[in-house]
Amino acid sequence: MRHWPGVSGAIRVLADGHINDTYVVGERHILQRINRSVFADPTAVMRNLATALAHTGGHLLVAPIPSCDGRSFALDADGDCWRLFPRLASRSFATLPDAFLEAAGAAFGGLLATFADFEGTLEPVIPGFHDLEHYLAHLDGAPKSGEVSAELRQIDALRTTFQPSAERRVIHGDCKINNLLFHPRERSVLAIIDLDTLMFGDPAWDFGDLVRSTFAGSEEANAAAALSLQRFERLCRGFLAAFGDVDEVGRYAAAPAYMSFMLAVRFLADHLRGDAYFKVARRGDNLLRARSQLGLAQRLHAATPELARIIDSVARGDGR
Ligand code: GN1
Ligand code: MG
Repeated sequence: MRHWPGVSGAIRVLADGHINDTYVVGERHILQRINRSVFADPTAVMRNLATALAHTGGHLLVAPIPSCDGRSFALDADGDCWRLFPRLASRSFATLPDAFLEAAGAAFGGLLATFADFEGTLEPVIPGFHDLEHYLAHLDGAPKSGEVSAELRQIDALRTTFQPSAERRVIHGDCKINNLLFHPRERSVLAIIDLDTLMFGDPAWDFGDLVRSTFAGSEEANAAAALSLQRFERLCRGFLAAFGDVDEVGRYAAAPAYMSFMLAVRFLADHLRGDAYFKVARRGDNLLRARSQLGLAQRLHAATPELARIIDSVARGDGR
C-alpha cells in the first residue's frame, strides 16, 4: 500500500460497525477509513487516540501503525483519512457467552478506572454525542411517515423519563461488546478497540452501553435477547471489581435503559432522514434497529429497580 510500504496482501471488507469502513489486509493488518460525514475532523479522532495511548502506556489499546510520513494516519487524494492497525489473533463476539461477561465488565470498568486521574484535554469529535435532548430534537425535526407512528408514541411515553447527569470524566463512549478482542483460547481481554468517541461524559453511560449491547447483540437489527438478571450480575461483578464503587447506584441502574432509548431515537431519526448516518445493508435496517432498541429500553426501564438491587448487592460483596 502506498502510504504503508511493505504492507501488502488481499483486501477484504470487514462488515463490523455502523460508521467507518473497515478492511482486513492480508492476514496481519486492519485498514480503516474514518467516516467524514460523522467525524468532521478525523485527525482530531487520531489525536485523541494518541492522548489515550500516552495516558495508558498502551495497556489494552491498539496503536495505529505510522504511515510513511510518520503520522498515525494517511490522507488520500479525496481528503479521506485512513489508518492501519496490527490485526491481533483474537476473538470477538456479537453475543457474549456467559463465561466472558465478567472479563468484559472488568475490561471496560478498568479502562474507566485508568482514566480517573486524567487531567489532560480531549477534542470533541461529534457535537451532541450522548445528549438525549439533542437526538430528540433531531427526531422531532425529521420528516414523519405513518409507518413509525407506534414508535413515535412509545418514544413520547419515555422521553421525559431520563434526566441528564452532571458527572464528567473520560469515558470510552462506545462500550459495545464487539469492541473487545478476547484471547483466542482464554477468557482474557487482549484489547479494547474503537476509541473514536473517547470523550468527557458519565461513566454510567459506558456501563449502560455495555449492558445494552450484551442484550442487543452487535447487529441491532435483530431482536434483542431476553433480559437475564444472572448475566447482568456477571457483568456487574467484573465492572465493579475493576471500576470501584459507583457514586450513585440509581444512575447506573437507569443507564442501560437510557442508552437503549437514546440509540432507538438515533436510529429512528436516521431512518426518517434517509439513513444518512448509520450504514445499512438495506432500507429499513435503521427502523428495525430502532424497534429492537426501543423494546429493549422498555424492558430495561421496567427492570431498573431489580438492576439497582443487583448493583447494590454486588457492590457490597454479597454472595462472594
Ligand atoms: C455506532 O460503528 P459502531 O458500531 O462502532 C455508533 C455508536 C452506537 C453503535 C450502535 C460514532 O458505533 O454510538 O452506539 O453504532 N457510533 C457513532 O451499534 O455514532
Ligand atoms: Mg464505535
